[in-house]
Amino acid sequence: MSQNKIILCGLPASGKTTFIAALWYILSNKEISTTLSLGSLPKSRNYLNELSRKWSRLIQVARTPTDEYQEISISLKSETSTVTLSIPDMSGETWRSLWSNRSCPEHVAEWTQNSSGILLFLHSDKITPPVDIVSSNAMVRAMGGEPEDREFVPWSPDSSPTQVILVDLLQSLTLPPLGKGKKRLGIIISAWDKTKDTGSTPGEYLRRNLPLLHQFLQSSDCFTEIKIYGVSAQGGDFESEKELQHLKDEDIPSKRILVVDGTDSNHDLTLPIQWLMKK
Ligand SMILES: Nc1nc2c(ncn2[C@@H]2O[C@H](COP(=O)(O)OP(=O)(O)O)[C@@H](O)[C@H]2O)c(=O)[nH]1
Ligand SMILES: [Mg+2]
Repeated sequence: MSQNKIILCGLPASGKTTFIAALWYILSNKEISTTLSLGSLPKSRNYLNELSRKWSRLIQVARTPTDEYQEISISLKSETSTVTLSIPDMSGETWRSLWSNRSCPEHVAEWTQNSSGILLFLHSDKITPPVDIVSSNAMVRAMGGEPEDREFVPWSPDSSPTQVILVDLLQSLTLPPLGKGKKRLGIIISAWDKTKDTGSTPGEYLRRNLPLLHQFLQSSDCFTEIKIYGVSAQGGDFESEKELQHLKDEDIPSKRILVVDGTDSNHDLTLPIQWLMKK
């Protein structure tokens, strides 16, 4: 049986914990058929069980503390191969710090080098857009000020546009010393339910909202294959009474999940992982 390792990464609040909560729920409850099933069980499952319990009860999964649950590894299997989904940092601080400090812990470097595929998360509704000088001037004037009198805020890495950080992160993960050979890249646009008014496919959404990242993916030649998925792991917005009621009315919790690939949709969260396992 062939063995694969896939690394899951993304900035803080990009939907990683919710994805893992929903994934663990569908794998352990088997309410729907999935392409991949659970392989050998991780030694410690308390954290995963607690996450999926909260997920099933529509309780928002807590913000992952930076000093706990740093490493999670889930084993999945198809008929012919197994895959280890490795999440070296659930909080996402490591990935942000790779951009802002250009360093990462030793174990993250090891996991990255040994991975055969990357699953990158970004939240559809938490994209910091770039602001050009013309728009910035217009905003100042709209507030009754003059662009010349504006106070300049010193640049900080954390306030950079999301697409700039993600392009740099992907370059770090694919070029030496962290990168080793070309691999597949799956992009998960999380909270996909928030984009339904746009009528876009995940690829179109990325092209419109993150054009620099889109161009990088088109031209960089860093990956063997790239696929963009829209994923609603929570199923809807818990802050909207209407959406929450709609989710409560669903008698099979696994059916809240939506995985969108082009114009196709499914409830099977293991599909992006299965695609990443292909050679
Ligand atoms: N509407 C909606 N919100 C989501 C979904 N998945 C995650 N979120 C929200 O996005 C935020 C960040 O998610 P989380 O999983 O904690 O991100 P992490 O920091 O990358 O682990 C939380 O407020 C979640 O409730 C989804 O499918 N739909
Ligand atoms: Mg988290």
